[in-house]
Amino acid sequence: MKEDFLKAVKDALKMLEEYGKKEVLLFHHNDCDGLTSGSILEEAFRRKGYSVQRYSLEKPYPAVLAKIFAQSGKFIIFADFAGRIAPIISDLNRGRNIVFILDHHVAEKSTDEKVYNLDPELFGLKGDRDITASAVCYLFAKAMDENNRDFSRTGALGAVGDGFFVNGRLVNANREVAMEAVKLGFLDIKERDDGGEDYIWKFKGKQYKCRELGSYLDVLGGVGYSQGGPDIGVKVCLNGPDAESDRQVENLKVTMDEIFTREIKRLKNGGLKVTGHIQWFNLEDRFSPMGVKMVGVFCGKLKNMDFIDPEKYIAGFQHIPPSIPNFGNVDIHDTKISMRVPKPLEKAIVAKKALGLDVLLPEATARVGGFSDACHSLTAATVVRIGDEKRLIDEMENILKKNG
Ligand SMILES: [Mn+2]
Repeated sequence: MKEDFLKAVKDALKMLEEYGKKEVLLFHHNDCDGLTSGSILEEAFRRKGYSVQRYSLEKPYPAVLAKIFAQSGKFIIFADFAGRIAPIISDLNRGRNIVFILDHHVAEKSTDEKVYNLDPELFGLKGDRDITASAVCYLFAKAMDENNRDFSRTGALGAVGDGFFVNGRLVNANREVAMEAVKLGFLDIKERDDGGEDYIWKFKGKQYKCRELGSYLDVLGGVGYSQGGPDIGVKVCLNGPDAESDRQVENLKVTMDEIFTREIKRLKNGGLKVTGHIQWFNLEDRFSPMGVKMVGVFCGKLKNMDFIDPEKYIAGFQHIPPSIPNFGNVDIHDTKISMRVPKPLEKAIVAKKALGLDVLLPEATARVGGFSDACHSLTAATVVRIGDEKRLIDEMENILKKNG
């Protein structure tokens, strides 16, 4: 349990001390949990005298990993992703770099002794209940140095941002981080009438609801992904919002609304393709410079609109940009597909009368040689090559027809 996880962290840190070189390449996710994780690690290593190169990734795509692991003799950290692909990372690394994985998603064991998978899922904790990546990074930073307890403020923010509550409350390791922040005067917890809790972040005499600040960070990291949003987000995690970050968030929201409105008009004017069971569209790069998370957000918005067929699955494609902010070009020629379902179809899926996206999409994706990641029954996303969009839709129709 948590003790075994902390022991693994201590062992990894001991090895790092012996390694001696004070440079780290830090890769972290671009949502609230990922930004808080990245900010904690960047600052914790700075305090130890490390030079830190930090990069925000939407996903550790194979082409990105190939570029990272073309290097040797580095110390590399992945935060809020990569727990499940520790075996792939091990094969790429082959003992050449030291790698720490600080994630909380479903995990697989590393097969390279230089790859330290410190994902608490491997130690009996549940990442979708007990502990977020920000809480993992907080515990990691505190194991580096007791003086890093002040990161509990940022750790608690990430825990609320990822939205894993039991009856509206943080539990287990997430709760412990929040209680530490309360003790240090960084956080207030307020009881709500429904039995849940509100978490109030306190900064320089101001108060912010953590849930709202979480969305604020998601806008910076997701909408503003290619426009320096993650860097501003990381600053907000450590120093609080300011007039400049407020202005950026407002601008990004305006950009997002404009792009969404334009695309809805296009879909209404014949841009939406309809097959037997699916209504779909291909954005190509019309959502640029927003991150590829936005096609999923957009599908979620479409769900209840009146021009959408309530009985059909919704699918949208968005090209993955072949360039990572600050990291440079990568060999990517892929598109992301995001899927959602309108309410009536959702009911049918829950009642097992229709096929869930967690079966439909990964199976079709495998048939066209694509790459599946997190697929749930009502929301799912995978990656296929640009040009395979129509084939993927056809394969889904084949599966649905066979399924009756
Ligand atoms: Mn997370």
